Amino acid sequence: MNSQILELKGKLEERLAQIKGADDLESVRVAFLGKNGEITGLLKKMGSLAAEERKSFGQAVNELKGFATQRIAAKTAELRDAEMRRMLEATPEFDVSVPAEPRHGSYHPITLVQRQCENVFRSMGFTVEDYSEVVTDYECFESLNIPKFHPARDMQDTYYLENGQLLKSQTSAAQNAIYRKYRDALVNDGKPIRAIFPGRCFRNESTDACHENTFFQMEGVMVDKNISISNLIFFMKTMLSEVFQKDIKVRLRPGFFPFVEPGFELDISCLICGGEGCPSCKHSGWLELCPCGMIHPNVLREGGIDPDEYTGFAFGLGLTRLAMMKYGIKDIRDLNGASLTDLEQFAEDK
Ligand code: FA5
Repeated sequence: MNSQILELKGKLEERLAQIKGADDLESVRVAFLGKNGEITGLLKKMGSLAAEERKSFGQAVNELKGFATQRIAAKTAELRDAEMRRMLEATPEFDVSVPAEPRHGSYHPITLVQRQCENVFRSMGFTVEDYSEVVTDYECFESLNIPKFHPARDMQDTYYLENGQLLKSQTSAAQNAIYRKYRDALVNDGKPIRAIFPGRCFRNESTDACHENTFFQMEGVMVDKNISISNLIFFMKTMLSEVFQKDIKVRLRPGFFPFVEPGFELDISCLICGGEGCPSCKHSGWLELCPCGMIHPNVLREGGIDPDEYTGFAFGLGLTRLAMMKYGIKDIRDLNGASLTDLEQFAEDK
């Protein structure tokens, strides 16, 4: 019996010495310790032995089993270390401090509210459009009834490229392209234009708890025959009640934007302070969220649409401020900060 055990020990060492990778090692483990392996086979034999032989044989086989388990574990560690060394040599920038378990990311709160808004508007027949962050002066201002040197430009100073293009200060910059894209379907097939276009905006301005120099807006337009302010108010109300899932206090007041007439400011009662006044709402109790209005005839005309036949509304929702209100984030700058601990809190709300 002892010779059989010694022979198996030798065989195991021989096999281990030839191992090249994890697959080889696994086949050695199966061959010796698996259900039908050699050591398991010896243990199964015990039943047929005489009682006086069984004890010493059992002890010897169990020692062999322990020895094999240990040798295989040592070989596993050896292979793992060799693999780690190989990776380190191949990629010197390999970061050994990264946790073995990958950390899954989460959706940013702005992405979450953007998707909620997109779903609401999609369900009402709107298309979701994508638009460039770098635009021309014509797209961002002139096509929107804001000629050069118009005082409305002062409100939206932005960042200019050397070639004269600029980082868009408002998602309204996509309006002209959207009208041109869909006007044939409107005029020839009677299909109303219904589109939203979320996007990042940039402004050269000082930051505070409710102002960032980089923030998101979501523009929406609808153009057809007989579109009126009632349609605009219906869509605004639907969007807000779907996103907040509760009644919120809203106020509509006159607002001036050269590309709408009449124009409105739509404010919501600050959900951080409950309307009492705090830094998040500039101590007014109200937050400017979604200016809107009826599209100015000059803007429709510039988009190739006859304003005597068609009317429409447009709105420019402040998505970043919406995320603040929805998730109770007091300072808008936290949304651009890279603190995963802060941002991950909203992960379950997909
Ligand atoms: C505009 O940008 C217009 N284009 C909106 C519009 C579209 C009016 C269509 C009429 C028709 P305003 O500058 O007010 O308007 O910005 C719109 C919203 O974007 C604000 O109500 C606010 O919610 C958000 N916003 C504006 N500036 C900032 C900023 N610096 N930081 C964070 N959010 C901002």
